[in-house]
Amino acid sequence: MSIKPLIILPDPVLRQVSKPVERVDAPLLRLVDDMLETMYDAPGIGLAAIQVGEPLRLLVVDLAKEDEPKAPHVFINPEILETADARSVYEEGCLSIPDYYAEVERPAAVRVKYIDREGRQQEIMAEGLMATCLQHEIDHLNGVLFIDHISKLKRDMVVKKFKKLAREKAPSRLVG
Ligand code: GNR
Ligand code: NI
Repeated sequence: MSIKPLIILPDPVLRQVSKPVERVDAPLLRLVDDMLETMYDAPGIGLAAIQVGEPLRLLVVDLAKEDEPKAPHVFINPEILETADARSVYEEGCLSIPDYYAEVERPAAVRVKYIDREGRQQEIMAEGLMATCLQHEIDHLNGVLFIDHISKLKRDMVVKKFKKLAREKAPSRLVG
């Protein structure tokens, strides 16, 4: 297993639309293990494959607290089948936008179908933090970030800050 480098805003890779996983085979399961290790190391409660540069419709989630046993969940080709009318607000963060947090309003519950790591079709009715996290991760598969759900003024400020940070770290010919 290995920890993979995270793709950080404003890298355009984060805006790619990821492709469906074609088969659940050994190389895919290796990527899943690397994503889990990368998420635990960060630490984060979720990670989409595109955040480690793999444009595949694959994400991992673990909502267990630090003092609880690990509870890794793997979602392959997830699809939202239904969303509740009720809304809930969580303060969200993203491993691709380090140290920035903002409140986001989303459907309070979602029904999601997906393929598990054994290659079996599954369905889950999620609410609370799991509902928010799944929507945040499925957004990543479509090139959408949580800052797309906040005001344009706040989003522009965050993007500007991360563009400046990227400029300071890399030669200008490599950064837009
Ligand atoms: O670690 C994470 N925490 C988090 C908190 C509230 C809502 C969503 C998340 S997901 C985030 C990890 C991440 O960037 N996943 O894409
Ligand atoms: Ni994220």
